[in-house]
Formats: sequence, structure tokens, C-alpha cells
Amino acid sequence: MTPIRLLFVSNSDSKSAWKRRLEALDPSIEVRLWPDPGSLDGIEAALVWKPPAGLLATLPRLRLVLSLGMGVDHVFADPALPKGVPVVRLVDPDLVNRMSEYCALAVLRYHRNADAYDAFQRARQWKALPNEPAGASRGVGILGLGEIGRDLAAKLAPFGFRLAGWSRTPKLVPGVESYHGAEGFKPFLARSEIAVCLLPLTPETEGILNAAAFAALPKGAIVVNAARGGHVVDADLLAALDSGHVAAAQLDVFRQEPLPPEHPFWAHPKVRITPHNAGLTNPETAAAQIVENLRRLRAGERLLNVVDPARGY
Ligand code: NDP
Ligand code: OXD
Repeated sequence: MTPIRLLFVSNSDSKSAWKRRLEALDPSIEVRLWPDPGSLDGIEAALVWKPPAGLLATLPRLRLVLSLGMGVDHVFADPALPKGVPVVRLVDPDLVNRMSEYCALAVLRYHRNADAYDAFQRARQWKALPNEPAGASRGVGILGLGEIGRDLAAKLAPFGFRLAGWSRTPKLVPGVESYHGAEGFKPFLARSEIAVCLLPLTPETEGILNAAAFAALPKGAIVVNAARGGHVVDADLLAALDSGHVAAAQLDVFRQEPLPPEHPFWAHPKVRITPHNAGLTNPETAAAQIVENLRRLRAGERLLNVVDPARGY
């Protein structure tokens, strides 16, 4: 196989693990690690997570951009992203599984009032809340019925929740009531007692979880955001929590990461925070797909998981 030079651009601690894994799977790949790649001559592909703006435009022989995650908003955020160079994303079953675990845990925790029981225990109170409704009477709404949203629906279905999904185009997913487009948004929210955001971040979805969306949720709804911080209008979520219309929020992603110490989410009693680790890309499971796309690039074959730049996901 013709050798190929791949620029790896990420602040990840596992850079060396990625290099080892990729070069072991295909010795014709030469991985150069940014920010000390040596010469950039002849770089034909870049595997990136939040690449510095303008960096990719300095690679004259670039033929492929590979996202180190499932989301690609961090790639399209570069205003100088070279036009016409295909962008592919990871679709890794291990990462999908982790994301579903995270969201299912949040759904079950809130469904069974886990926060209240934690507080009762701390107060040494033997107290039961009125019977939680069984799964079938709880409406769970999934924003985004893509790879992760569909997997989450499949994992929640056996509990019997009343599942709904919202997407851009209509979907036929067994056991999931499908809503789509702008006209489907409010009716979808109105039946979502627990709303889980798994949308890509695009110009259409930026700020979609705003005051109007929160108001459309049933009173006492729960919001889970494992997608991107840019989906949430922070001030609107805080207002909805303070008014009690939204009862609690579980957030894995934030507009600024790491979340600054002074951000009001940290100390808010109704907010649970995790550090953007709902899903983590694992080189052991994800590298094979990258190697396969580099093989396809050289063989002139159709690439896997190509992103549509016009849609932004
Ligand atoms: P997919 O691209 O597979 O699916 C996206 C879904 O969102 C599709 O159903 C799509 O609709 C829908 N959608 C997109 N735009 C709109 C819109 N304007 N209105 C309504 N629906 C819309 O995404 P994945 O499931 O692979 O991933 C989702 C996101 O999760 C990623 O983009 C990433 O940001 C985030 N993520 C977060 C991680 C973490 O650690 N926190 C880890 C991995 C991913 P349609 O089907 O009609 O096209
Ligand atoms: C991803 C992420 O997009 O980890 O894969 O956020």
C-alpha cells in the first residue's frame, strides 16, 4: 500500500496510544503528532479534534479530514476549512454504547427520584414519595434520532417508557413516536417529561434549548444534554430551573469547556454536571475505521461516514 502521512491534531492525552494503534494496524500510515509534527510536507489526511482555525488550510496536499469524534461541529467551526476536502466522522459502536449508557442512567435516575432519595438518606429520613409511575406512563423524548438517539431508544424500550423522537426528516423506529421538523418540535416537547438532547450542533440547532423550548415542556420536566453546549441557552435554562418549570438538568457539555469555575451551573442545586465524558473515543475500537477510510482514500473507493457540509452533520 502506498505510504500516507496523517497529521494527528488533538490535545488528547492518548496521542501516543493513537499513533501506536494506527501504525500497528497499517504500517504504511505515518502518523505525525501536532503541535510538533516536524515537516508538514506531504500530509494528505488529518485526524482532528478541535483543530486550531487555519491549520488545515496550511496543508496543500490535504485530501481528507477525519473527525476524532462523532460530532463534526469542531471541524466546521474553522472558517478557513479547505473547501472540497471531504470530512468523515467516527461512528463507533463502543462510543454509541457509552453515550446510551450515560443517557439511560440519567433517565432512570430521574424517573426513580434518585436525587430526592439521596437527600432523604443524608437527612436520615425513612421516607417514600408517592409511587413513581411505571415506565409506560413516563414520556421520554429524544432530540435527534441518529446513531446515538436510535440506540438509546432501543435500550430504553424494554422499560416500557413512552418514547418519542424528533428529527429533521420523518423516521420509522419501532416503539418510538416520530416527530420531525419545525412543526413537530412543540408537540414533541409537550409530551417529553424527560427530554434528552442528542442533536448535532449546526446553525439550525444552535440555541434550540431556549426559553420557548423549555416553556413547551410539561411542568417539572427534566433536561438531559449530552450533545453540545451550544444547544442550550444557559440563562434560559437557569431561569426555567429557578421557576421550577424545569425540575432538573443533567449536563455533559457546555458552551465553554472546561466549564469556568464561576459558571452558575456548578453550584446550582438542580444541575448535575459531568466533564464531557458521556462518550470517549477509544483508540482500541475506533482506529480500524480510520485505517479503513485511509485505505479507501488511496484506493479511490467510497469513504465511510462522509459528512454533508451543507447540513453540517
Ligand atoms: P447523527 O448525525 O447520527 O444523527 C443526528 C440526528 O439529529 C438525526 O436524527 C437528524 O435528523 C437530527 N437532526 C439534525 N439536525 C436537525 C434539525 N435541524 N432538526 C431536527 N433534527 C435534526 O448524530 P449522532 O447520533 O451520531 O450524534 C449526535 C451528537 O452527539 C453528535 O453530533 C455530537 O455532538 C454528540 N456527541 C457527544 C458525545 C459526548 O461525549 N458528550 C459523544 C458523541 C457524540 P435526520 O435523521 O432527519 O437527519
Ligand atoms: C464526540 C464527542 O463528538 O466525544 O464524539 O463529543
